[in-house]
Amino acid sequence: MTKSWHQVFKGLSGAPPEPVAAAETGGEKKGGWLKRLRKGLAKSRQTMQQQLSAIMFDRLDAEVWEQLEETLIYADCGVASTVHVVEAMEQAANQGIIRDRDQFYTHLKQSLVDMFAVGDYQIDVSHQPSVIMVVGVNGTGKTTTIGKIAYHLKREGKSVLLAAADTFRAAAIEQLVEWGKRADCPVIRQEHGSDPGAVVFDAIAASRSRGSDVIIVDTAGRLHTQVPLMEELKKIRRVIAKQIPEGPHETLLTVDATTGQNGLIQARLFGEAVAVSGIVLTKLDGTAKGGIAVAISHELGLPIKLLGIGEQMDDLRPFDAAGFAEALVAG
Ligand SMILES: Nc1nc2c(ncn2[C@@H]2O[C@H](COP(=O)(O)OP(=O)(O)O)[C@@H](O)[C@H]2O)c(=O)[nH]1
Ligand SMILES: [Mg+2]
Repeated sequence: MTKSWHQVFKGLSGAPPEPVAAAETGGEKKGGWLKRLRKGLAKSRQTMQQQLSAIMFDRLDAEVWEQLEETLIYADCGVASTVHVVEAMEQAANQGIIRDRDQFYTHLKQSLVDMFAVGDYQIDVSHQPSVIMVVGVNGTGKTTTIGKIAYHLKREGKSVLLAAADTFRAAAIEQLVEWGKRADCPVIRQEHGSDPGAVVFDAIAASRSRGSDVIIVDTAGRLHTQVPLMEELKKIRRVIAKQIPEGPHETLLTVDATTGQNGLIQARLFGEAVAVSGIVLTKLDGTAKGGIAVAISHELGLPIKLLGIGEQMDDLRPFDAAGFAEALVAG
């Protein structure tokens, strides 16, 4: 069983919506989403299987653990996470829990699932209004993700308002307006170059007069190494907190899975500047090295809440640790 959107959003009152016809979203035409996730991770999985195929499962010795270590590092799991998984596997082997190939793979998947058990996977929309801020480097999928989340929130009966606080690029505002049309929700915007804090201020005022349930704030993402961006994000947070004391209730960081360890570095920088509550890992439909999900979750202690597997409305899915481990490792 994979998680549904209804389970992911915290604070819904109504019943789950009827399933959408595939034609409406364009998302299901290429097969079920798990199938597409498996397809996106095919390269990672095949490489992993190839590297592990040399293992003699009847002789689980130091060589085996070295091979597993190399395989996980190559899959982008990161050093710290890899060490953790290998140690867990070795321990299980010493206790006689792993004795053959099947047990090896079952345990490897379980060890990966354990690595994902950090924080709360839900997205909190229980406040009135709830504020979700979306941050991340340009091109990682912030605006696209916002459109998709808005669409799903609306299906769950929430009224949504979008704030175009990426004022740095004119095209970014237009793109959000476009997604607003698709998801059928208002977009609060100002001129290109205007103060993002002022846009957010306006958006909160507009949400009050309209009685919106959720405000989703799009932000700029020019090079993370430039201090002004982080200052800008902090300022947006302050503007929100001044109006809505507990806000923002969620700060989601988009990470492009195809950028590998670089994505981890970015995530760390954003995490230091603003209190990130969860990760949206995008572009897993590409030739991603899926192990990056393990590294981000474990090394940053941040839950992965959503996965992006394409550009269509329905190409964003609640993260499911078991399904992900299965798609990454198979066995
Ligand atoms: N293949 C694929 N493309 C994506 C995904 N998410 C976003 N994109 C594309 O990546 C590009 C950048 O996305 P955008 O939302 O503009 O990123 P932003 O700069 O962070 O707002 C766009 O062309 C999106 O259509 C995904 O999960 N898979
Ligand atoms: Mg954008």
